[in-house]
Amino acid sequence: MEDKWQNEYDFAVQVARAAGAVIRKAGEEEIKVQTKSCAVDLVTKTDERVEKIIIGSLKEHFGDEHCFIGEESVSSGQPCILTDKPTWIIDPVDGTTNFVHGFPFVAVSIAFAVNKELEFGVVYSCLEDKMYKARKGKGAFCDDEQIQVSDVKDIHKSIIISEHGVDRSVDRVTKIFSTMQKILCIPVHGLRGSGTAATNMCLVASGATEAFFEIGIHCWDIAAGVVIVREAGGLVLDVDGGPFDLMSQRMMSANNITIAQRIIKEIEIFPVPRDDAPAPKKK
Ligand code: LIP
Repeated sequence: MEDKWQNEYDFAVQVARAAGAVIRKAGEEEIKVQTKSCAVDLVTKTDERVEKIIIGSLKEHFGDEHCFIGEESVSSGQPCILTDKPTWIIDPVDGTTNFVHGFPFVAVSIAFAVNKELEFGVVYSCLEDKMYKARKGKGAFCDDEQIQVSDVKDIHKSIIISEHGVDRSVDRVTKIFSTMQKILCIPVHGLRGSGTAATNMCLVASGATEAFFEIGIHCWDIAAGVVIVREAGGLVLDVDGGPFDLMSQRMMSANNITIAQRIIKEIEIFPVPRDDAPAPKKK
C-alpha cells in the first residue's frame, strides 16, 4: 500500500536539519532583537529568514497545493486558519529568547496536517543536534532510537514542565506561579522548563519528564510535539481535561492519564484568545 506522506515526512526532516544549521551559523547581526506583542516577546531576523527558507523549500518541492501556518507569517498578518487541505505548521525558531541569550535549547518545529488531522511532526533541537520525529501510527524517534514516555504513575516521583510565556500582567503571572507552587508542594520531584514548547514535549516523549502544560501557547509551538508525544505512548488534552484543540492556546501533555489528571487539578486557568480567532478590526 502506498505509504502516504512518506515523501513529505522525509523532506521535512531534511529541511529541519538544514534550518537548524542556519540557526547555528547565525551571526550577531542576525540575532539583533526586535519585539512583537510585548517587550519580552522577541523575534530576530533569523526567525524570519529561517521561516522563509523552510516555506520556500517546501513550496519548491511540493508546489503551491499545500497551505502554510508559520509563526512569523501569522505575526506579519497571514491568517492562522487550519483547513482540510494539506497544511504545514511551522515554528522556525522555537525558543527565540533562548536563541538570543545563547541558552542551549532552540528547536525547529515542523508539523503536517491533512483534513485537520496531524500526520507527522519533526522537532530538531539544533543546539543539541537531536532530531525528534514521529508519524501517526509509526512510533516516535530521537535520531534513530525509538522513544517512549516514562512509566511513572506516582505524582510524587515526577518532574513536571511548565512555562510562564511572555505575558507579564500581574494577574496572569500570579495565576501561573500559584499553579506552579501548588504543583511543587504536592510535592513533585521538580519543576522544569526548557524555554521551548517543542523541546518540552520531546522531553515528555523521551521519558525525561512526566508532563508539560501551558496556557497561551501557539499551534506552531506544539503541533509537531503533539504527534511525537502521542506516538511515544503519551497523551495530549486540554488543560481542563477535555479534548485537545490545537487552536485553543491550551495544552496538557503527559505520560499517562493518572499524572495528567493530578496536575489538571492544580491548574488555575485564565482566558486566552484562539489562534484562529478573527484579527481584531483596526480602529
Ligand atoms: C516560545 C514557546 C514557549 C513559551 C514562550 C515562547 P517562541 O515560543 O516555545 O513554550 O513559553 O513564551 O512562546 O516564541 O520562542 O517560538
